[in-house]
Amino acid sequence: MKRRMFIQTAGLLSASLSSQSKPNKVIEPLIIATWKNEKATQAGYEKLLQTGNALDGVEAGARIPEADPNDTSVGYGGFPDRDGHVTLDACIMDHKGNAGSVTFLENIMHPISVARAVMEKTPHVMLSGKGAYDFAISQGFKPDNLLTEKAKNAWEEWKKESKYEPKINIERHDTIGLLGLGKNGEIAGACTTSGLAFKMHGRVGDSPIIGGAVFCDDEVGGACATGLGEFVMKTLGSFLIVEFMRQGKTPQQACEEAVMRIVKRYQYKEFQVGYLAINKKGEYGAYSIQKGFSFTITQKGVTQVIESKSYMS
Ligand code: SD4
Repeated sequence: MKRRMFIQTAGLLSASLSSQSKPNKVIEPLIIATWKNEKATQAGYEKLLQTGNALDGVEAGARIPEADPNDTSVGYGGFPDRDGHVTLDACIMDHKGNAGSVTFLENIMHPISVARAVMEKTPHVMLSGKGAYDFAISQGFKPDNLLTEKAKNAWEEWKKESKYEPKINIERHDTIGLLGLGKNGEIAGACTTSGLAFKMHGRVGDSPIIGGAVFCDDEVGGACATGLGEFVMKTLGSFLIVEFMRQGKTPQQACEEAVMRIVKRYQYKEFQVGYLAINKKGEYGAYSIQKGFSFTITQKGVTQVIESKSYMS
């Protein structure tokens, strides 16, 4: 056998041996989400079991807070920007590396489903503002007024001082990022938000940014983010976490390293960022800058809310 041919054959052999030697462990499907979001992870988990599709699971989970008028950071009931507009950002990514997102979308209750439609029905990844709205209407989404009385009153109150502080009140934000693991080990992710309360009109955060708030790579795992999006964007947090896992770090180590990227460079005491990650084995990890970040996991029909570790104690 010629030398080159031998090298190729040996390469193929070792590739097939390594795929055979993968542990034959049964994967337990799961849905995991940022913050205390039991209804979302349960709904997502049920959907995942029903269709066998992690993407369906994360979308179904994201739709729960989107429709909840009492959730003031997501969808219907979200706090408006400083001009009184509720503007929504969302993104979704499947296990094949397909992605869709919407930014600065108004009057549509389920931006996550519009993001999915962008992914599945257009040649693009991201649609924004009026273009995203027109696309949603063309796909049969119905317009809604998303500004609730509660959110309007909070905005009226805020206007008395109009103190623009692009900081997250770490007590009151619950943008939802979700990751789903299907029984064949496929990983999908989603994120949906109304962004920072009383943000500048036109401001878009990390939540619709693929690699920022969500990233999945089926060879490795997935990650999602919450918190002050400007810093997630500046460090491309979710992509970074997946790359750390590719280098061999556990989900926990990868989330910690990504938080350290922020801590080393920025005035981290002023704001919160929280990360969540899973790998192909179903191991998960979470880490945040400030104390107080939590996440919710549903697996084997059991739902738990878990306090994340944090850099600041
Ligand atoms: C943003 N990351 O728009 C979002 C806000 C957030 O919990 O996560 N709030 O920057």
